[in-house]
Amino acid sequence: WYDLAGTATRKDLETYLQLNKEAANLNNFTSGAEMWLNDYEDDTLEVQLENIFEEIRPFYLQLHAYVRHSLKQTYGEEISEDGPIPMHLLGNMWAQSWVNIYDQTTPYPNKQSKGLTKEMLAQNYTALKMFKLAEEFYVSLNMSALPQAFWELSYIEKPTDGREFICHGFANDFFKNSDVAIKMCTRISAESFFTVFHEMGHIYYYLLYKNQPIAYRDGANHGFHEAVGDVFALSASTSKHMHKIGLLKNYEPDEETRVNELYRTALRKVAFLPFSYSLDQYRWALFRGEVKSDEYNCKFWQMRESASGIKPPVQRYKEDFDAPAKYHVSADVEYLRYLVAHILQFQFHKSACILAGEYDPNNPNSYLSECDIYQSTKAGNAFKEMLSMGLSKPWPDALEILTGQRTMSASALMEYFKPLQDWLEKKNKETGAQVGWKSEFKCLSKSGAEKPIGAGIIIVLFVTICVGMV
Ligand code: X8Z
Ligand code: ZN
Repeated sequence: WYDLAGTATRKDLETYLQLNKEAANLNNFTSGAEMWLNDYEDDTLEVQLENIFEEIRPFYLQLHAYVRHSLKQTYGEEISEDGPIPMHLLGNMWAQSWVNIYDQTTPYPNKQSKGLTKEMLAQNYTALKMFKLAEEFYVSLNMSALPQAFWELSYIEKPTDGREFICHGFANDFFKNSDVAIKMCTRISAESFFTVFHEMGHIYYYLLYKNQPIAYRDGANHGFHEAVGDVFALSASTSKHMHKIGLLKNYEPDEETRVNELYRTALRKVAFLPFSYSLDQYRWALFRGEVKSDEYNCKFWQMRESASGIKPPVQRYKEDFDAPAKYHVSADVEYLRYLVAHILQFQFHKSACILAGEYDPNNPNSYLSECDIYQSTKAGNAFKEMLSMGLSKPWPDALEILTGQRTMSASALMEYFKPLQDWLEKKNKETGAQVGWKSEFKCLSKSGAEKPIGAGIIIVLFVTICVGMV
């Protein structure tokens, strides 16, 4: 995949970077990085993100350590105890979400439920049923039913007439009345369930700000747009909610189930944080001309390793070009939005949960991860107020409406995962799982001009021995 979807685009890269620079300069930005960052209307954003990362890092390291140690039980020598994790063992082509290794690494296997995918399949769910389920959730928050145009214009399954169709989920605003649509190749799976909620978040945002003047018909920032659907999915994916809608038979909240569920969510959301950060840090560096052309690929893997503690399954070389194997890189879509969304959605969730009476921060027996804002008009109205502003005000104003805060903060995310963080720290100590990783990164050329240091020593030794023998 990386060879075909990534390296194949290498020939177009210089043109892309040149055009990107021209576009940025024409808009009075020094580079494409500043052009992208401009959306967040805050010169200190990069520093803020660095601080947020420092706050999250200890938790990420514990998660990483637990995952590596658990996978080692299956893969043995394939995984080193203190090195980066080979990413093909993480269940996702880009290692951006690790949720597919949940079954393999569950903290309490005896407390595992049947799983959403299996339950939906058993109940003969269809793509349409999944969309109707998501719509019903939004309607329960006092939002309107989707307009007829949505159902007429959308493609919720892959067309079978042989036409070319990009399956990557997308929500469209046609900027005309209520003309909105989703295109995605829905599958009956938990992952698709989340994507339906995600795309529907874009649609409801479009509809809520449709009465704004055209220039303001956009998200408060790109991160807001990506956070809307995700925040509702945080509620909709709780066991509490699944039980309510008949997708989970038995639901008895206890500590072990809570840890399992938090772990599953962390594999989706926390593993994602360094991935999303490094993807755009990498592109900022390219756009700013900070990377030499023969180091384009090395820089990518070096940043991925340093941020996430993962490595490619096989050695990649200077001649490869792997970043564009990710859809958004090839499609020139800024990715920081998803990182911002992953922080904001927990801020939104906490405030909405308090409004819904589903969470009490002062009660130690109340858990953010067990909050379901379903049917809360109060929470729904606060969202409606924030979202209907669109881009008419700076994003801190929008954030303040729902959360009372004016800055992005990782504290709600950390609060959400606190029980898991405590559990991981204890567990990793018990099992002796190492925390952190030693770099194994090597920047090599296929021609072998630059060999790893170890190989160099062997050659020198070999030559010395041969010369000695002569
Ligand atoms: O691209 C998407 C959405 C469309 S905005 C399906 N996402 C990112 C990805 O797939 O890499 C959602 C989460 C991250
Ligand atoms: Zn999206």
